[in-house]
Amino acid sequence: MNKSIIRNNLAATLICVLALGACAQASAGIANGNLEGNLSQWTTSGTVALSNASSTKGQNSALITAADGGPSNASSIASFAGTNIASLQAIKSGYTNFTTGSALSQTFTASAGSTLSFDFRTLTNEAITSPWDFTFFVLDGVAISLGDTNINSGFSTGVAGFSHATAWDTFTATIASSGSHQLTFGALQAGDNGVATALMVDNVTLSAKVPEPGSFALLGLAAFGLFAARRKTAK
Ligand SMILES: [Ca+2]
Repeated sequence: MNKSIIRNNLAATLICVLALGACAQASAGIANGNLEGNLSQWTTSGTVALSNASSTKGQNSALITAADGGPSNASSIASFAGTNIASLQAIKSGYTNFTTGSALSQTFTASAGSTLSFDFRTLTNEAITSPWDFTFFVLDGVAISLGDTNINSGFSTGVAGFSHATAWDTFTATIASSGSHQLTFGALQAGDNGVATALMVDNVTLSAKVPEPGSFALLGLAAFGLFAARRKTAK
């Protein structure tokens, strides 16, 4: 677990204390968001497995690999994720000829204002700073890049059979509308169809909306008023 995740947890705990029990609770919206035991709660395309090489919650994480001669073609991955190649192309300027990859997906129910978060890192055997492979996620058809082999910083010593890996990072998004939502994580080969790149994911959580800051202030005023009233009585 990296420092930013610890800080986020501390902040969440503080908010819970301030709200006196009305804190955000992880709901059952995401099934097996901890990626432990097996992937039966998720659907997969291509090469997706549990890894015990690195995790931020429990013993396992999901490892989504776009490998040599990758198993699923890029168009089917895009379709599986509820989007299309053009949308993926739009988030990866300078990348061409998407070939194959893998993806992990789950459809879940959430109410508007809920917070979705997950931990992720990108792993690769490619030469860094070349526009080869990339990792991404898609939420309700909107694709967002998570990492690629074209960045010139962030990679350090590898893990799980990959020569380079980024540190764990956390992505947080607010769910805009109540209802059913599709979340997909993926890794794609581009330019060629060889030398593996993967996305590692763990700790996918959905938290209910936290009360507005205004209600904290009212709660604080109420507590202060109670305190003042007690002082007065004691005199
Ligand atoms: Ca885990």
